[in-house]
Order: sequence, then C-alpha cells, then structure tokens
Amino acid sequence: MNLTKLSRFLSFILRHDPGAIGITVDEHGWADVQELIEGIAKTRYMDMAVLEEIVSTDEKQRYSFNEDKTLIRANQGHSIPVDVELPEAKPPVILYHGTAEGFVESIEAQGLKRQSRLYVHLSVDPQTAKIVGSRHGKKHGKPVIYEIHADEMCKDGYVFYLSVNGVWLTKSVPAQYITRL
Ligand code: HQG
Repeated sequence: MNLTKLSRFLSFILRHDPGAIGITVDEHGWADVQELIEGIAKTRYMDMAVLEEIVSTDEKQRYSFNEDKTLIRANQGHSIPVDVELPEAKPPVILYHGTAEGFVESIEAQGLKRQSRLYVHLSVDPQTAKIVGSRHGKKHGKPVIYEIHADEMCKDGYVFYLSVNGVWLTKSVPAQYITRL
C-alpha cells in the first residue's frame, strides 16, 4: 500500500472532485468519514486506520478530522467552492510564491491569479516556494520565486488568510506587489 498515492487521491477527492467516488462535501468542505472510506475502498485499499495514518503523517498536514472523527476535510487547496472558515490574519512583511519560468510573462503582466483554486497560495519561506515551483516539470521550465510585499498589500486593504497548516492565502496579487528573486 502506497500512502503517498492514497493521500494524493484523498486530496483530489476532498479539494476538487468528491463526485468522483459518489460523495458530496458540505458548505464547509466536510465529508462524511464512513462514506469517504467506502467510496475510496471501491477501487483502493482504505479503512479508518489507514485514513488516520494518512492524516497524522501527512507532511503538509493537509487534512483535519472533526472532534469525533466522523467528518474530514482538506485544510486548503480547494477548487470546489467551500468555505473552510479560514481566519483572516496579518501576514509577515514578505511572503513567497513559487512558480515556473513558463508562467513568468503572464504573471508579470497580470499579477498572480488564483487559477483553478479558490486562492493564490503563498509561503513564509523561499525554500517552500521553490519546491512548489519545481512541481511543473519540463513543460513549464525551471522554478522561479517571487517575493510578495504582503505588508504593502495589507496597507492597501487586501485580505490574507492563514490555513491551519500554515499556508497563506489571498484572492489575487497585483503585479505591483511582486518582485522576482
Ligand atoms: C500560476 C500544492 C499565469 C501559479 C503546492 C501556479 C501549493 C499564473 C499555477 C499548492 C498566473 C497554478 C498550490 C498568471 C498564477 N498567469 N500563471 N496570471 N497566476 N499562475 O497548483 O500555487 O501538495 O493551482 O504561479 O505545494 O502552484 O497539493 O497553484 O504555478 O501549496 O498540498 O498558476 O498546491 O500543495 O497552480 O500550488 P496551482 P500553486 P499540495
């Protein structure tokens, strides 16, 4: 059993397409744990012990259970329109965004857009941003890191949210607030 592959499938279901296993999530992104296990178990190995292990060992802490573990949701990264009750927060002076060379021209003209997700994803350190930017592979080129002037954005009224797993999120970042490293 490959937990990483199962975790990827879990994030696909909870963030993007619960219908793929015939389940729904509520307006706050919660899925019923029993339905989820049964849905995944149709095509893969899944039970409560495996699910608990994925949630507790996930290196980015992508998932949360509710208190009695009858519900589960992804902490961030959704493309489906759910409100995971992200708290608004004051970001550090600088945040970072990792992308690939192929997107640079468009980003520097338009700023950062949320694309298919609900928010633009930002990290507190350039190392994490580099890893994020390295996911695009040969097709889009080498990783590129942008500094985001989050303090200036705040002063100008832009709102930031902090997910429970430490990812900073905002609706968009106009080009004037980004500097290529
Ligand atoms: C780019 C993973 C052209 C943007 C990661 C990015 C992250 C533009 C891509 C999380 C653009 C969207 C999110 C513009 C933005 N023109 N391209 N105007 N504005 N882009 O995957 O931030 O492992 O939706 O730079 O680690 O790469 O799944 O967002 O390259 O934390 O938990 O459009 O997903 O986390 O790609 O990644 P994505 P992302 P997980």
